[in-house]
Amino acid sequence: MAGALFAGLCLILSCFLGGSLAAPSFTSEPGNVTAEVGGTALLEWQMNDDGASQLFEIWRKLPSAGLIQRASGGDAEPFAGYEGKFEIEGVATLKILNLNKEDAGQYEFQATYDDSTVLDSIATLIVSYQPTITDVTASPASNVMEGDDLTLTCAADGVPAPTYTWTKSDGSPLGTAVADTAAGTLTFTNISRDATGSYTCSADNGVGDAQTQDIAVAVSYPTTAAPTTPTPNVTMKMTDAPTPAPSAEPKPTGGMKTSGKPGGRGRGAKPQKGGLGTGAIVGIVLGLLALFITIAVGAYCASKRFGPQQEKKPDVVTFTKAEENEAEPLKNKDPENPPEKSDDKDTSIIKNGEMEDVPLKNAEEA
Ligand SMILES: *[C@@H]1O[C@H](CO)[C@@H](O)[C@H](O)[C@H]1NC(C)=O
Ligand SMILES: *[C@@H]1O[C@H](CO)[C@@H](O)[C@H](O)[C@H]1NC(C)=O
Ligand SMILES: CC(=O)N[C@H]1CO[C@H](CO)[C@@H](O)[C@@H]1O
Repeated sequence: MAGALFAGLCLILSCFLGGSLAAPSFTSEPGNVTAEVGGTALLEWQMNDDGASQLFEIWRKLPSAGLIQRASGGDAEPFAGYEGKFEIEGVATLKILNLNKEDAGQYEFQATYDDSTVLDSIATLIVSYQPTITDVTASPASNVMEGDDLTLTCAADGVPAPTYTWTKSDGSPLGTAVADTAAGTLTFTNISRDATGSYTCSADNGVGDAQTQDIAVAVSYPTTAAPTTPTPNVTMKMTDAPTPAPSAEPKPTGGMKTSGKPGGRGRGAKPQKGGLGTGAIVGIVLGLLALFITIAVGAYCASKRFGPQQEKKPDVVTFTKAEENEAEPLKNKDPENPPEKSDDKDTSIIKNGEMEDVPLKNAEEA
């Protein structure tokens, strides 16, 4: 019994001694801490002293700056210049006031015990802040030619890193443009003239409101030359189209003539001959016959009219003599004179002969 009790006491003592011999350790460390600009960050450490006594504690910002320190049993004392900026709360919580961007970084806490134990821990402070768009660029330029490639890039300063959203300012769709929300790019490949317009970049990281900025894109393209030149070729094709169909009907060919284009007429004539074959030939033949008859009659009449008239003055007498034999043809050719002549044939002719004979004689004498 006594041996057992002794053994038990030894076990309890050994356990107690063993526990006291175990070094102090952290029971909680801050790790990564995020706090917004202007706010307060709390880096909280918790330790199990295990019966050891703290001799000294110090908080630093890496790589080397001492911020605040505390001796055993004393108050925390900030280093020069850090009063009001750093405080110690609870067991070993570092309180950082009035955060700014430069406060972000790594913080080290170090505790030294009377048993020669040194606890050391590093935490990371992330200071978040609203994005600010720093640059919106177009590469190679904001004015490009249709068919070119174009990349818009939006850059913003913000923590955590913002995500980017591109939209067309007028709300119309982006088409085939590809956006990268992490890189902030909007890439156009083989850009079309429809891409002309204003584009809005929005940067958001969950801190404050999203920030936006616009950039204008202008896509140039060749003017009138390209669209006008194909037009005549298109119209020529349209005139060709009805050609096979209207082989039996002349009306379409008439319509094509109204187009007034030389090409249309030339091609319109071919189907006209084929379509009007019999009718046209008959018409042409009849027309030619009528023309020949007219020419023949005209030539015959002219030969009888102009022949005597050209020699009118000297042959007035002979003409009157011939008139008696061929009265009817003369009346047909000169419908005005014959009635008068018929009444005063002899007198008028004689007068004419006398009047003309006189000047002729005078002319001969002169
Ligand atoms: C802290 O953040 C870093 C990167 O920012 C990461 O690698 C690490 O795992 C984080 N630590 C903890 C404890 O979350
Ligand atoms: C570019 O786009 C036009 C019309 O938008 C298209 O006709 C052309 O084939 C495209 N070119 C390339 C190389 O994709
Ligand atoms: C712009 C174009 O293609 N024009 C063509 C129209 O057709 C003529 C003859 O078919 C061509 O010579 C032109 O080049």
